[in-house]
Order: sequence, then C-alpha cells, then structure tokens
Amino acid sequence: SIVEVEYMNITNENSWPVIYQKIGKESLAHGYTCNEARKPENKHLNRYRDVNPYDHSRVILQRCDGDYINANYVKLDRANRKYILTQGPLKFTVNHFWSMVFHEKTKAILMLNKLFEKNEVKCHQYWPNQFNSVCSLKEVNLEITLTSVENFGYYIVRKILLHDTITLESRMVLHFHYTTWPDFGVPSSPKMFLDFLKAVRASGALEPDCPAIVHCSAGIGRSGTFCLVDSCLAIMERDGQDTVNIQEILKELRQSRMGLIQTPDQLRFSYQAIIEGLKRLAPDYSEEDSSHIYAAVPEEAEEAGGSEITPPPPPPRGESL
Ligand code: PTR
Ligand code: PTR
Ligand code: PTR
Repeated sequence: SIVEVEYMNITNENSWPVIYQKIGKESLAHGYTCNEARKPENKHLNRYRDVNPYDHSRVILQRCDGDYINANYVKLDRANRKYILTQGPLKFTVNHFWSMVFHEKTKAILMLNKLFEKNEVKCHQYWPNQFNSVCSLKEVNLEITLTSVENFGYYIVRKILLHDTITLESRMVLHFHYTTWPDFGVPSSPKMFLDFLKAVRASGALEPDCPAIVHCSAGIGRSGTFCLVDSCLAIMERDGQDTVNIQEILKELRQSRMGLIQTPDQLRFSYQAIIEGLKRLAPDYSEEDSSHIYAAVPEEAEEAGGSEITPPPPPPRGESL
C-alpha cells in the first residue's frame, strides 16, 4: 500500500522527527484562541498550563457550577467519527467529568494512562474501586456505581452505572483502561493496540451520536495517537487503503485539539498500527501469524497498575472516590 511505501521511505531516511516537526508547524497556522481556559476562574481546572482546549471546539458543561472543562470535540466527518478528548480528571474536576459523560450520552470512556507514571500522579482516581457501593456526586446530581471489572492483562474493562437523581434515568458506561502505555511512549505492539481497538469498536462506543470520551494525562499524546489510528482505519476500511493521507488527517484532527501526538515515535507507531490494521482486512489474514507478539509481556504491567490489576476488595461499604 501507499502507506507502507511512505513508512519505509520515512524510516529509511530517518526523517520521523523532521516530519513530526513539520506537522507541528503547519498545525499552528490556524490561530485558534483558548480564552476560556485562561480565565482566572478556570485556570486551576487545567492539569497542565500548556495544554488548553480551543474555544471553538470546547465541550460546554451543563448543570455544573461553571461551564468549563478541559475537553474538546474532535470530529472527523470523513471517518464518521466524533470523539471527546480530555485531560485526566483532577480531584476537583471529577464532578465535571462525570457530568460530561452523562450529558454527552457517552457509552465508553477510553483511559490510556495509569494513575501514577514516573512517580507522579497523572490522573485522579475518578471511579469507585469497590463493587456495588453507590458513590454520590451531589453537586451534579449523579450517582456512580462500579458493577463489574474484567482484566485482559494489558487492559481492563469496567462497567460503571450512572444514575441521575433528578430524572431517575440510569445508564451503563464502559471504562476501557489501557494500563501499559507509558506517557510520551507507544503501546507494546501494534497487535495489542489493535486488539484493544477491536474490543472498543465491538462495544459500539465509537458511534458518533454519543461521542466516546478519550483521555490520558494531558489528553493529547496518547489520546491523539488512538484517534489518528482509529479514524484513518475507519476511512480506509470503507474507501480503500490508498484513500488517506495520514499526515493531513492528523493536521485536521489538530484543528479541534492542540498537540495531538506528542513524539515522532508516536507518529511512527500510528503508521505501524494502520499498516497492521490494513493487513487484518485481507481475506487471507490469519490471527495466528502474529500471535507470538503476545508473548512479550510489557514490563510496565505490574508497576503502578498493580493495585488495579488485583481483583477489587469485596463489597459493599460506603465510599467516596
Ligand atoms: N507540560 C506537560 C508535559 O510536557 O509534561 C504536558 C503533557 C503531559 C503533554 C503529558 C502530554 C502528555 O502526554 P499525554 O497527552 O499522553 O498524557
Ligand atoms: N506539552 C506540549 C508540548 O510542548 O508539546 C504542549 C503543546 C501542545 C504545545 C500543543 C504546543 C501545541 O501546539 P500544536 O497545536 O502545534 O501541537
Ligand atoms: N471523592 C474523591 C476524593 O475525595 O478524592 C473525588 C471527589 C472530590 C469527588 C471532590 C467529588 C468532589 O466534589 P467537589 O469537586 O465538589 O469538591
């Protein structure tokens, strides 16, 4: 395919850093503002000073004390995709986050980071750890309950029940937690990433009417990588393998949220995953061919994810997040 040829050329010329920088320069040209993010009453709601949502695509909160959250709609019509990309919630934005999940009718949250990375807290633990104990988010009139946890080794799937205490409406949300993707790094293999993507897609969570919420710590590096691979593959699966210019798609995604994809290697990995994803479409593709990759257990798996990978303690007992 054209993508494969392009990948080989860039790799042979050692030009991933140059290509990555060029995309960065070309994405800056739009000059979108981030005025809401910089307002004194909102500043402290950002995890990182240099990662802010553009005003034109930001998510506007309903039924909260303010309407600001560090989140953007990232829309790609050609791929029939609409995601919400956001930062890992802070302790005092947990309410805002769940309010967004509820009001956007999100079916799944994709969390691509761990709570602790490089000995730092990268995200507040915003979901309950214990089964079947109701956690009240009184300020936003929601209750959340963890109802199941399934561990797939390098990712975990939780089911979380949301209940609106005003309308009495309830909704189940899936929490897909990829636990082995280091910040400013790449997943252990394209195959593992694609198996994760397959599970996410199978849940129906990527249908554009109820945008999936994708986050990592800043909500740009790993989240951007996920969206680039998923949306390029979605177009190629429908229109054919030679119909997409990956770099143009990335620039387009970057019109909605800044900084998507944070390293040349994350860009390189995106190409690899797209190429591998295309191979899966071939009629003679056999899963067995690359199954040996599974043998490589990522060394990060047990580090900070340790407490999450052990089964949760027995129910029930009142708790807050
Ligand atoms: N200023 C922060 C930093 O560079 O460390 C912002 C930042 C943090 C940017 C994490 C990206 C990060 O990665 P991700 O978006 O994958 O969480
Ligand atoms: N920590 C990130 C970085 O320094 O790369 C924050 C950042 C994100 C900086 C986006 C600039 C960004 O702009 P662009 O839209 O060109 O990626
Ligand atoms: N209960 C969790 C904690 O204490 O860490 C998270 C949490 C924090 C949940 C605060 C809700 C909170 O409410 P508010 O943002 O209104 O203080």
